[in-house]
Amino acid sequence: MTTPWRASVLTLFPDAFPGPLGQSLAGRALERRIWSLQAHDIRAHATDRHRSVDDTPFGGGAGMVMRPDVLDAALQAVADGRPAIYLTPRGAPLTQVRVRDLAEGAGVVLLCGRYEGVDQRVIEARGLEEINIGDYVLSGGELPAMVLLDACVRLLPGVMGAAESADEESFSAGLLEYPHYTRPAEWQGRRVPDVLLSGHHAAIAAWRRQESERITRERRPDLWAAYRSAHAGGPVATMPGAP
Ligand code: 9D3
Repeated sequence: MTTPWRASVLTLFPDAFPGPLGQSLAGRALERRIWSLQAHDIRAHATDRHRSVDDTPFGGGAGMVMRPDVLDAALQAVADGRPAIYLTPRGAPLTQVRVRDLAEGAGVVLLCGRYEGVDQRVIEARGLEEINIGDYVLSGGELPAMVLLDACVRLLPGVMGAAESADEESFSAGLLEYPHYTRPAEWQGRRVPDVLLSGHHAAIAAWRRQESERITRERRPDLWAAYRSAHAGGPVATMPGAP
């Protein structure tokens, strides 16, 4: 067996792991040793008798800052060349491109922040990559770490079945999903679109593509613009010649 993809998480709440990553796709992959997860308690690297991991900010202000000496020791204990990532609201947005790259590597070291953040010097000294998962405020980096791990693990070889892997391409293609239906063909007076019952595979594919494009245009103008420039000369969803 080849060496598993390794995730090491540094956190003040190691008991939060594996959490949801112990279930379903990621949980089965964990059991099958396709990846490994170790949660380390940052507090284990505290040195004073109060085991403190934070201190007041130089320059004043609200909240506390995580100490560089404690974090450096925690990082040193797991560092082995894997990318070391600090989950922080000011990080670069996590993207599927970054997820794919991380999944192709040996694994990750994830630092979960609490309090106002970590001392800037440890970010620089350890060359931490800073990543965020969206523009909303959470109470710590643990859930973002789980989000990042879930996104990576599902891409590891052997985690997903062939049927599911194919859908990967549709997000990479830059469009949102078309609507899905199952039986019954009529439910609460709502009919499934006739084309899906026609057995006409080309017509079904065309309908799905058209719906994907419409939904992307309506909900995600940013994705739609990127898709249109990547497919210049391709499908035109509005009037020909329209901006
Ligand atoms: C007063 C400034 N706040 C920044 C918006 C401080 C602050 C709020 C929340 C500092 C840390 C946190 C906890 N959040 C995370 O650690 C976090 C996070 C998030 O809140 N949203 C999206 N992605 C991430 S990654 C880590």
